[in-house]
Amino acid sequence: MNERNRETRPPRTKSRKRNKGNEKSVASPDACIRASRRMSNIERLKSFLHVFKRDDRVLIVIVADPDSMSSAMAVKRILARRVTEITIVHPNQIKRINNIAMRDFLKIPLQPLRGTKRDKYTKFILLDSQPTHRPEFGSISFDVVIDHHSVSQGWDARFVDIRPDYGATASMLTEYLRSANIKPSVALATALFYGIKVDTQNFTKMASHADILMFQYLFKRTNQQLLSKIENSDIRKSELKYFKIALDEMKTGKNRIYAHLGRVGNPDILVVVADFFTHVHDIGWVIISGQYGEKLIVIFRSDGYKKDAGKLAARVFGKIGAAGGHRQSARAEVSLKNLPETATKNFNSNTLRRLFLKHLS
Ligand SMILES: [Mn+2]
Repeated sequence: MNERNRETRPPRTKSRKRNKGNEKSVASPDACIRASRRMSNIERLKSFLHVFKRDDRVLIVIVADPDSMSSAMAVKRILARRVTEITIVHPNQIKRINNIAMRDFLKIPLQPLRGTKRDKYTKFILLDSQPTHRPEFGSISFDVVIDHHSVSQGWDARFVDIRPDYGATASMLTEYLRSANIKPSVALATALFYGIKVDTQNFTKMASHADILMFQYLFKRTNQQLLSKIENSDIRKSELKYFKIALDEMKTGKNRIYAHLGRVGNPDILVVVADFFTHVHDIGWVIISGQYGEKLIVIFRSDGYKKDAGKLAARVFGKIGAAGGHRQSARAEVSLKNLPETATKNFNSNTLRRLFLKHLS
C-alpha cells in the first residue's frame, strides 16, 4: 500500500461530479484515467477485481518484453483463485535473446495471439500497451487496460489505469500485488524487478518515485543469480562471428571506431557490438552498421561529452531515413535505395566512415 497515495488522493466515494458513473459504464480513457488518479491503490485494486467473476476465462494480451511479461505474471497471480482460466498471449515474435531467457528461466507460459480461439474467453486484459498501438488489437474489445505509455484516444474499456509518469507497468502491478497482500514469489519478484530495470534503463530514463519504491521493495525478493543469467544472455552462439567481423573490419581514427558488419540476422547484435566498443579507452564515438533486410541499420554510441549521438544520427540520416536518439546512444534506419549512389555498392567500414567525415570534424 502506498501511503502517499492514500493521503493525497481522496477516496473514490468522495470524488467530484464529473467522475460520477465511470465505474459501471464504459467511459473514455481520459475520464477513466482522471477517475483512477484519484483512487488509492486499494480502491484501484478493488475496482479492477470488480470486473471479474469466478467463471471468467481471461485472456491477457501483451507485446512481449520484460515489463509486459512480468506484468502479465503479476495479473495472473492476482486473479489466480478468482477466475476459472488465465492465458497470456502475444502478437509479436520474441527475438531478443534476453527476453527468451526470461521466458524460459522464469517459466512464463506464453502463447502466440495468432491461432488463439477468442470466443473461448470471456474477459480481455491489455497490459503495457493500448488498443490503438497495434492493428491486431483493434478487433479485441478489452475489459481492462493497464499501461504507462501516454494516453491514446479512440477506444474504451471498463477499467483503465494509465499512468504515463511511471517508468514501468511492472511498478504499477507491484502496487496491485501489495494492495492485495500478495508476497510475490522469487520468480515473480525477479521478473518485475527486471521489467522495471529494463524499462527505466537502470533508472537512467524518466522514472517516478513509485518506481524507485517498488524496485526497492522487490529487491530483497529477487534472485540476483537468476537475474544476471537473464541479463547476461544477449548473444547467440551463432552471433559470435560478428565480433570477429567487427574486429577485422573496423576502421579507427581520431577517437572513433567505425565497423560495418554486413548482413545480420537480427539488428540487436549491432547494439551488443557497439556497446562492446564503448569500453575501449580514448574512444569517443562508436558507429556500427549492418544490413538487415533491405535496410542499413546504424547504431551510434558516444561518450556524450560535448557530443550528441541523436543529433549526429539526424544530421547524417534524417533526410533519407529514420534517425534519432539521445546524447550517448542513437539509431538510424535507411532503405539501401536511399543511400547516395556512391555508397550502395560494396558498402563497407570505409563507406560508413565517409558518410560521416563531413559531419564530424
Ligand atoms: Mn513498459
